[in-house]
Amino acid sequence: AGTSETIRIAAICGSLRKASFNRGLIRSAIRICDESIGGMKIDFVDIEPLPLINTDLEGVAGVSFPAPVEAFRSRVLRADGVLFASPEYNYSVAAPLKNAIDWASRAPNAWAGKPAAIMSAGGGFGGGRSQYHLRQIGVFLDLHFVNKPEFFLNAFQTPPKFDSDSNLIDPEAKEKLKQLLLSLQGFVLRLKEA
Ligand code: FMN
Repeated sequence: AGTSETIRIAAICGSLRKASFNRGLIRSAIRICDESIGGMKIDFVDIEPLPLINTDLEGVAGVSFPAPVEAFRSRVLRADGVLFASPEYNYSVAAPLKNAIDWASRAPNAWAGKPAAIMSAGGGFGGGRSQYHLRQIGVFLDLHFVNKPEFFLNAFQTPPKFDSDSNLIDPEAKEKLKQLLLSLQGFVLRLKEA
């Protein structure tokens, strides 16, 4: 009885580099979720294998996709919600993330109706400008973003927010991240009830 089913969240990182701070945010989110939030599991979904968007790679009727695209789309479809972690590139959404979003938007749009949360680590504004572009993209895709708390983190501060392995070490940021995850969990549950 009740809400016994575990919510599954697909975590997507817009940065492909090994030492990515945004990837570090996802590792931290997974740990926080496992250690101090019940009923929710975060799965990292790698977008690195995706080819650049090119509709010539689609099947004749536009219903089949290259294998890595098919795999990515089905992981998005299966997820109860999405957690985006992405740097800002030139004031906007990082190209690898936009590429992944575009692939999964091809009909049938895998993002439709999904609750989602955004976090970002970057320069002075912590990637904030890219978050508003991502929210705008989500309008057309019918993604439903949680509004608060907003999570932007300047990754280049002293004392450092990340250790030398790009793991988040700042207690205040970890607490904020936990609040974001709780907000996403609450939103997913509310949408499920509706
Ligand atoms: N940081 C910003 O805050 N705003 C930007 O507009 C911005 N543009 C960038 C453009 C490019 C092409 C690259 C490679 C980096 C840019 N940066 C910008 C710096 C990134 O925020 C920084 O490299 C960050 O560490 C990337 O995230 P990651 O550690 O997850 O890879």
